Amino acid sequence: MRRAAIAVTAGALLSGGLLVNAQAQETGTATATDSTVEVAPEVAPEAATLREAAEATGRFMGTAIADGRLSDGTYTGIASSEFSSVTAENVMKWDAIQPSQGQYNFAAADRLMDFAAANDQQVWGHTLVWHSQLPSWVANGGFNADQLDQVIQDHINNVAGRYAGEIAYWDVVNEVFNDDGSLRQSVFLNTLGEDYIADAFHYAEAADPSAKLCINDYSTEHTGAKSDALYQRVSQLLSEGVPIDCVGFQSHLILDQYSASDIQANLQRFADLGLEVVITELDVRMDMPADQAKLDRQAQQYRDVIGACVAVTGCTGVTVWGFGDADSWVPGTFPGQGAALPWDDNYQPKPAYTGIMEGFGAS
Ligand code: 9MR
Repeated sequence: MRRAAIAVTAGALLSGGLLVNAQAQETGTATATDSTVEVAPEVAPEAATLREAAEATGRFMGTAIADGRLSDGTYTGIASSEFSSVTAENVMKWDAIQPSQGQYNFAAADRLMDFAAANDQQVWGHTLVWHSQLPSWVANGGFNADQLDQVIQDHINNVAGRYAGEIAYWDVVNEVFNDDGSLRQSVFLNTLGEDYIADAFHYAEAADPSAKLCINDYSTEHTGAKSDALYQRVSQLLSEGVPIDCVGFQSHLILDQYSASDIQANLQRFADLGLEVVITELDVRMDMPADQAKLDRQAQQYRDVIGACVAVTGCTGVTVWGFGDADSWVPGTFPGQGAALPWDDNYQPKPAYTGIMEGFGAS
């Protein structure tokens, strides 16, 4: 990417740093004077794809992958060219990968690994310990603490161990908080107490020492009680020497309900702990039907949220939770809402696509 300093006539910048006229000229030697302002990082790189735009900022751009679409050429064409990171939307979850005790189904997860390798993409593993999509043999197995601890350790050993060295990040624990910041009741908390969180990180570290290990949750991207609880928990884990590398902020957002400055400040405080922060499941849902005005505001929201990540050095990437509206989880969970992703039902790019590009500072 071009990183030259540029001199620009004072007054030619919007507050967000965007150039609004063609006064800018490149120069390696510009200095600020009364009439010029030096804005070194604001040169918009030209990018043909989202992954190029992200890469120009040193970040990755990811998507969740729906296994059932991997035989669709339109889908795989976009997934391979536009994204540098892929997350298993469902196929690495406990119910998919170990549906009964000791029986592992790796076929779909292997498919994703192969897809990523063929397209020079990193893989984000999702997820090792989660109360949801948890098979009944775990949730209702009647295990005592020692037994359940062993069940978790076996699961992590077998899943993270199988892909050791090939997975960039693991969501080790997912959604362990309630919205008020208390720890969520689950078979894990109820049987093992809160130590199960730290233990899961230790087991993951042993199974795959090279993967970065993350805690992931929703409704934590803004400041608030849940984010505060996450911050305290992560601080405590770090002080105990737990091998945690990253915090995932899912960011399942609602149209018009966000504050980019608050998200940026929140990401920054976690980054200041020395952790990587990542937007892991971004989408922006709206009441249907969509219209041009809503799609334009959605584009702005994508742009602003990605801009918040780009403004934080420790924010190393953004993943959208699928890219085409046809595959989104939203309509099934929130009837009457949808259109949350940057491509439409027919895999045509929406204004949000340009919003993402602009969020990375690309033209
Ligand atoms: O997108 C996933 C959907 O296909 C599944 O049916 C659902 C089951 O809970 O999980 C969805 O993904 C979730 C992710 O794993 C964790 N964060 C929230 C996501 C949306 O529900």
